[in-house]
Amino acid sequence: MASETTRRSFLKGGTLAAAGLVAAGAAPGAEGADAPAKQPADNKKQPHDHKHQHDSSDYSRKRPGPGGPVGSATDRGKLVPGLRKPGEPPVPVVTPDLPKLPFKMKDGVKEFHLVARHTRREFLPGDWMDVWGYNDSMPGPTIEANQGDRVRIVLHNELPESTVLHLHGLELPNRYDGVHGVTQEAIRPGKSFAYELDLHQDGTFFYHSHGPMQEGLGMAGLFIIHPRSAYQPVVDHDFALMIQEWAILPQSTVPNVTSMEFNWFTLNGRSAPYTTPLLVRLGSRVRIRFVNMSPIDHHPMHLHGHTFWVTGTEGGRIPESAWIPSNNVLVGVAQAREVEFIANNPGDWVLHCHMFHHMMNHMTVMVGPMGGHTRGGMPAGANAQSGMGMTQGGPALSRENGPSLGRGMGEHTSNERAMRTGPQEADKAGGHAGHGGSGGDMGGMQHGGHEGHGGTTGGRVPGFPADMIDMMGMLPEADLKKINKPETRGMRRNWFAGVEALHTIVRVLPPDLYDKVVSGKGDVEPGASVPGGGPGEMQAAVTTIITNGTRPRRRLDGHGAQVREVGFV
Ligand SMILES: [Cu+2]
Repeated sequence: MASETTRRSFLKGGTLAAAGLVAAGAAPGAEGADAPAKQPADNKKQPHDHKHQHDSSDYSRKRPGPGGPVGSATDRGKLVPGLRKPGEPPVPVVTPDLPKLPFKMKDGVKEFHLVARHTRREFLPGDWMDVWGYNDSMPGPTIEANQGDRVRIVLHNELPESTVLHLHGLELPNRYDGVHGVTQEAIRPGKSFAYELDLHQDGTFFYHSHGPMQEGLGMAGLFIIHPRSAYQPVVDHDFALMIQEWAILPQSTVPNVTSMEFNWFTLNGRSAPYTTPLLVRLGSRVRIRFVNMSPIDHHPMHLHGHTFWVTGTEGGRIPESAWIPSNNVLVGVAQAREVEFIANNPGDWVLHCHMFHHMMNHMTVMVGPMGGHTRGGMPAGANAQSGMGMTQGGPALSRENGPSLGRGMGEHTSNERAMRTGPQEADKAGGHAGHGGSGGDMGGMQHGGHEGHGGTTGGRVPGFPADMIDMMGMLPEADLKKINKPETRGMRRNWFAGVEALHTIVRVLPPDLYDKVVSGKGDVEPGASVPGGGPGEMQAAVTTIITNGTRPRRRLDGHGAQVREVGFV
C-alpha cells in the first residue's frame, strides 16, 4: 500500500524529498495517498528543522480523513503543516471585529498607548451597549508583538475613577504588574502611567484593568506575542477571539456587573449573527486562540466538521506529546486555549460555546418550556438571599425559589405576561392561525409548515415550545445589511437563522471561492460555500425581530421585559 509505505518512511524520519514537497507548499501534489513525491528544485533552501518537515501525503487537505495511525505525525492532521513555507515569520493574528493597537518605535522600544474610557459597543445591529474599554473599542484593540520586543504601554485614564492596567500572564518587573496598592498607586482620572518590559515569552495573553467591576464593564483586550520563529508546523491562518458575558436588563444598556447570571454573550464584542466569520482557505492549517474574560462561566468551544489539537494555553505552547485531539475545548475563566487543525472539510462550520444558554441572545420569552402559554409562569424577582441559592424552604423549583434559582434576573419569569407564546389556535393546521392576534396572543405565528404542524396542538406536547428554531426566518432590512458583510458572501441566504450569542462561523472555502470572498470580486451565488446545501430560503411569511428592549420599536410585556416580536410581514 502506497500510504503504508509513505507512513513507514515518514515514521523513520521522513525523506528530504517529502520535506521539500511539503515545504514548497505543493498542496495539490500532496493531495491523496498516491501523490507523486516530486522533489522541488529549491528544497536545499529549506530550514534545517527536519523534525516538522513531515510527509503529509497520507493526510487529505481537501476532504476529511483519518490520517495516519494514532500517535503518528499525520494522526488527525496533528503535525501536518500549513501551506506557508516554514522559514517565513509567523502569520499575523486576525482578531475579527477588533482593531489592532498601533505603536511607534522610540529608541528601540515599541510604544503603545491605551486610553481607558467609556465607549459604546454594538453587540447586535442596533443594540448599542454602554461599556468601558480602551481607545473606543471594547474589547480593547489587540496588542500584537514579538518575542524579544521591548514594549512600553502607556495607560491614559479618561475614566471618572481610578484604574490600573494588568498585563495578564506576563513575567514582568513587579512594579509594572498593575495592581493598585500592591505594586503601584492607582492611576487617577486624567493621569497616565507607563508600563515597560521585555517580552521573553510567546503565546496568547491579554490585558485588563485590575478592578473587577471595571473588567466586568469590558476593560480587557488581547495581547498576542509571536515567537521569534513561527511555531512548527506552520499555520496559514491565526485567529484570536475574546469571550465575554453580560447581564443587561431590559430597557438598560449598562451591564449589571454584580449579577451572576448572564443574558448576553459576545465574541470580540459581538453577538452572533453579528460576529464576523473566520475565512479560511481549504487545505490550510488554522490556529484559533480563545481567551475567556467572562466573570463566572467557562465556555466549551466546539467546532463542527473538524478535529483540532489543543496546542497552547495561557502559559504558552504545549509540548506536542501533550497535545489533545478534540472538537471541543473548555476555556475556563481567564484562561487561554489555542487549537490547530487542517481545514480539510469545505463548508460553513459553526464554532460555538456548547452551553445551551450561551447559544441564545438574551433568553427571550419564547425560549424554553417555561414560556409556554399553558404554564402559569413564576413570579418575578426575589431577594438576594434566595438569589444566591440559599433556599428558605421548598425545592429549588418551587414558586418561591424558582425565579431566583432558575432565572434570577427576574425577566420572563412573571406570570403576568402580556404576550403568550406558542400557537393559540394550533388545530388550524396548515392555515395562518393567529394572524394579527392581539394582546396576549403571539400574533402571527405560522403553523402548518412550521412548528405545531400535523394538526397537533403544540401545547399538548410536553416541553413545547422549546426553541421554535424554524421561526428565525427574517431580520429587518437594516439589520440584514449589517449582518451580511463581505465575509458572509456565498453563505446560504438565511444562514443567520442558526446562530446566536456565542457563535461564529469558520468558512472553509475552496481556493477560487476564498479568493472571491476575500477580494470582494466576482460573482458568488448564495449557498456557494455549502456544497449541495442549496441557496437557503427566506421565510417570507414570518419575521422574527431580535429585541432586547433598547430600541423604541420593541414591544414589552407587562413588566418591561424584552420579547421577540413575531408577526407576518
Ligand atoms: Cu459558554
